[in-house]
Amino acid sequence: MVEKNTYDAGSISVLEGLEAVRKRPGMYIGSVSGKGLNHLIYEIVDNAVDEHLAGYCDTIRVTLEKDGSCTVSDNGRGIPVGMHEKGMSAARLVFTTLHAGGKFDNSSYKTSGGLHGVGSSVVNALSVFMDVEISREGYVHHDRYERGIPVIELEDGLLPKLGKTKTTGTKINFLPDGEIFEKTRFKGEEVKNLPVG
Ligand code: 0RA
Repeated sequence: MVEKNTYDAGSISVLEGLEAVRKRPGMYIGSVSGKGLNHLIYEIVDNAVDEHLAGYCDTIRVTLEKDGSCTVSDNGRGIPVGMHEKGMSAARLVFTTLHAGGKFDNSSYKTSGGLHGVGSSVVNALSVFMDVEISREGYVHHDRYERGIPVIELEDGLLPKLGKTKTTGTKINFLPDGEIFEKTRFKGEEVKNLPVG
């Protein structure tokens, strides 16, 4: 079936993207030192900042959790959860599709000139887990990944709902992978001083 082939091709390219990032993390986040580790937070916050710059978000919170994970939440519109033309949740595509080649493989550092969510898939690939809650259209939508691979079953191609909400926003909780990074413990003082802009 055409649909089945299309789906298989998509699955393969997602896995190939994950493998590319995990094989050469430095190409995507600069290094696997403490600096690269901090860069994971930067990538996620950057997307929330884009949502702020677009005029839809006034609060971004970064929490270093006791289990070593980091949570970044914003009160923007929420990553779109509808059906993308590829027949899958748009949100899941954001977290599983590698956008562009890699920021650090070229001297011309590409700033996100449209689609935000760029970088989320890289952080996902380099995390033991990534848990995502998107509040939008009246519901909290949930997704979860382990080393970049989705572990939640879609419902008619869309993310399952955890419950109702009157708010909007995106919350991303991720744990950096000790198989990738030299050290995985975030330092509050460093995170507070992450470069912006
Ligand atoms: C594209 C479209 C829309 C929201 C976002 C991206 C978005 C991305 C991120 C990443 C972190 N927080 C975010 N918040 C929003 C919304 C399009 C619409 O509602 O019409």
